[in-house]
Amino acid sequence: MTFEDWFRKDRLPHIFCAGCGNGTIINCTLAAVDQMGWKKEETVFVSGIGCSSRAPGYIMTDSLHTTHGRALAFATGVKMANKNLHVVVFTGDGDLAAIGGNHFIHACRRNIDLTVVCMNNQIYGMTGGQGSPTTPLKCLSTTTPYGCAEPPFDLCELAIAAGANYVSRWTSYHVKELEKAVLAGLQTPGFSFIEAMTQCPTAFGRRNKFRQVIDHVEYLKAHSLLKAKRDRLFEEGKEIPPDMFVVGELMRRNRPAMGVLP
Ligand SMILES: Cc1ncc(C[n+]2csc(CCOP(=O)(O)OP(=O)(O)O)c2C)c(N)n1
Ligand SMILES: [Mg+2]
Repeated sequence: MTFEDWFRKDRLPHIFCAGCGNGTIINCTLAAVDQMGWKKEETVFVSGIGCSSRAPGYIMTDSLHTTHGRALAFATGVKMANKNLHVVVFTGDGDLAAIGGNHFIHACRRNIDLTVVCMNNQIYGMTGGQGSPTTPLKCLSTTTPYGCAEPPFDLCELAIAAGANYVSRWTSYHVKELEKAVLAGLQTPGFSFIEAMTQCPTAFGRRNKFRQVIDHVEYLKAHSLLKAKRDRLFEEGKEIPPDMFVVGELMRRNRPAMGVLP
């Protein structure tokens, strides 16, 4: 089996806009899932609502496309009902951290054995570009027409503080690193959180001076600060530039987890 065998090709063409990064992230995730050697009938994909949450519809396994913000509640139910199932969650920044914020922190606290891939396009893509809890300061959206005045959440720091066993952040530029991070997440018992920063040309890019898709991907690359470099800056007592975000493996630990087979 190759990773392409996980796709439900009869669902094509997909709904994503030209230049959307979600397909890249689905590819990286399925490439990692394929390396686990799991059977399709033992693997379940769960999502909430949003463009990113359409992902399970293109995958050839049982899946749950649930209500907005509730992917982790449904995924928790699936895992607790049958610990033999491998449960992977696709979610968006709005789905996970706005309406689903409480489910997120408590799933991390319980450290339930799920792997969560968040496609963070820093906007509500599906509903036309409202600001989300990860919209950066000064960025334009339909609900922040003068520039976002609220500081964004750092989703990885939130997951670490709440108790997740595995946490990584990469971008749609870093495809090999992202695939490896998802694989490490799938291999780690307990709650694994992988944040994939990605471009949304339709709802974010065109409002925020990314005239070409590649401009946004280049931006993500240029503003990624490797964790090792962040640690060096920290040791030297230097500040991290405010427009940079840290990428790499940010947490791997072995807190007691729920939903792991004995
Ligand atoms: C209970 C409820 N509230 C609001 C909505 C409308 N809604 C649909 S998708 C969405 C935001 C999705 O944003 P995000 O999770 O970032 O996903 P993206 O589309 O950006 O991938 C909202 C508010 C809904 N479907 N259900
Ligand atoms: Mg979004």
